[in-house]
Amino acid sequence: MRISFLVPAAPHSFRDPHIAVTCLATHLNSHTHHTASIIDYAFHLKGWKSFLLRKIRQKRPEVIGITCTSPHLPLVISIIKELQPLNLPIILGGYYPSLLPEEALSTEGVSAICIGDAEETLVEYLDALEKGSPLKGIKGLWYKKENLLCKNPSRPFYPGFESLSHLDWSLWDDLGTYLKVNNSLPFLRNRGCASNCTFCSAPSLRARLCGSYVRNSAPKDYVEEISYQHSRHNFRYVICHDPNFIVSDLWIEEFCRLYSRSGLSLPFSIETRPDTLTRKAARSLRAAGCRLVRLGIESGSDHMRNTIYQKNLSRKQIAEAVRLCKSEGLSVIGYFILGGPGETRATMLESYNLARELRLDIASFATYKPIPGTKSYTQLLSRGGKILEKRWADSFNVLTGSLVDTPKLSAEDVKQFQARCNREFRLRYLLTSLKKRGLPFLFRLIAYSAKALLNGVEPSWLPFGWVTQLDNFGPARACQERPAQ
Ligand code: B12
Repeated sequence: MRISFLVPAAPHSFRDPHIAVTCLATHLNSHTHHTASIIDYAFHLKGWKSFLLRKIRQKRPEVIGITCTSPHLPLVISIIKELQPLNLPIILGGYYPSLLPEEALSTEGVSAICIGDAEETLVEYLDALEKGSPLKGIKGLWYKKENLLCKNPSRPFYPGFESLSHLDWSLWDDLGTYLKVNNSLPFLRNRGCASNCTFCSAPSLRARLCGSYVRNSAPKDYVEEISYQHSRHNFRYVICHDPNFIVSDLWIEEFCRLYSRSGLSLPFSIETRPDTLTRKAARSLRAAGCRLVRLGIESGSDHMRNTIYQKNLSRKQIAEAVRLCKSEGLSVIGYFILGGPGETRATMLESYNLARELRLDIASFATYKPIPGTKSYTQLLSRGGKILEKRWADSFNVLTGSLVDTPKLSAEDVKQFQARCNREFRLRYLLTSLKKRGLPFLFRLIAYSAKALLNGVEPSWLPFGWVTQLDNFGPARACQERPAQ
């Protein structure tokens, strides 16, 4: 069977080729007789409907697969509407159908949904469609039959990392544009998360399915994947998107040793919980070429961070992680959430003050998104929070602003506070970078902005891109500073 994966795209959002659908399409193409393609209109937002139909005529899929997070649902519904006349089976996958399967499958035009990992489920689904055999019994798949919702048993998390092939990024027709704008490719080889943060869907998914949710790849496979991709695609830095890159000190030591030995001279950035960062890890990371560590701090208020968001992280641990990064020469982005259940002006100020005290290279303030199926969604409603439906319908856009009125703060209050914080910290970042790195930084800033604008990125997205996607954390220097082997 021929399947095309569609990736919803929005104007004020990330332009990053999607890891999960690339995993699935690569898996189908390399391990089965089915053929998979990817259709993405991120750089064709104007006239996306006709672009989509043109691509579908070109790729001639017999099945359509759409990846869907909760904020993307309205966008996905509008895509499905465009596809209706084609009368193709449509399967949804990703966190939204995995956590709200009844609602997802009831969506008009959706034929089936996949709950959890799809590597095995999709193969069995396509096999069955091809043979015309019943879908009953395919674990992880729910489907519609004469408008009835049919529910198969769940499938455990996919354990088979060893069988994962090198991702085939060439499936992205616009890969060249992504590489030109971002200068990087995204990587993720460690799946799942063991934390219980109430604003995130990961704990709910972990509770819903059996098997081991946290699955780490061997450092050797991770480094091999980066080397392989680098030998094919000319990118300048590596973004590791694993929710907790620091698996353990031992894992990091091995990864860094192999990364250095591989001859890769690419700077990379990672994301991790502050309490996983030790001096040893920070030192190895820096020596291997890591330039930037992204830390989820969430709030300066202990009450918000630990009682509401259940981050289980003290102020001391945060300060220590930032201090370690700085002393080892790693830049730090700290992520904060504003406007969650129970937030007040005083707790927002605590976040702002903490960001200043820590002297983060970048402090990035997001507004709280009430994702159905998470614990904080229930917390919010039980504390008198009100979701503004109109704004929620547009919340796939990162820049949408706040979506929730709480008894102590209106969505507008939170939005204004966020805007002030982001303005201040981005300006500070631009000025400091300019001071530290001088003209080369200015040239990179101008080049990044020009490339982004020429390729249809919205001007209002640029400041977000400057702090998340601009290659500003010490390009090839990693190579020169590498310790002798
Ligand atoms: C890395 C990441 C990102 C990266 C993505 C990088 C990239 N290029 O792909 C960045 C930072 C860009 C990002 C952005 C966003 N993210 Co994010 N992200 C994650 C994270 C940490 C890992 C996701 C991942 O890639 N895992 C590895 C892949 C292989 O696994 P997977 O995603 O589970 O995919 C499997 C199944 O879901 C399924 N599947 C997935 N798609 C499809 C499609 C079909 C057709 C089928 C059949 C199956 C299927 O099969 C896959 C393979 O087994 C998760 C949290 C977590 N701990 O998992 C959040 C998470 C997925 N993100 C989330 C959100 C909300 C977003 C944003 C909407 C935020 C925003 N407002 O902009 C954007 C949307 C971007 C987009 N286009 O989807 C939420 C989704 C919650 C929900 N219930 O919907 C999560 C769960 C975090 C959270 N807060 O709860 N994200």
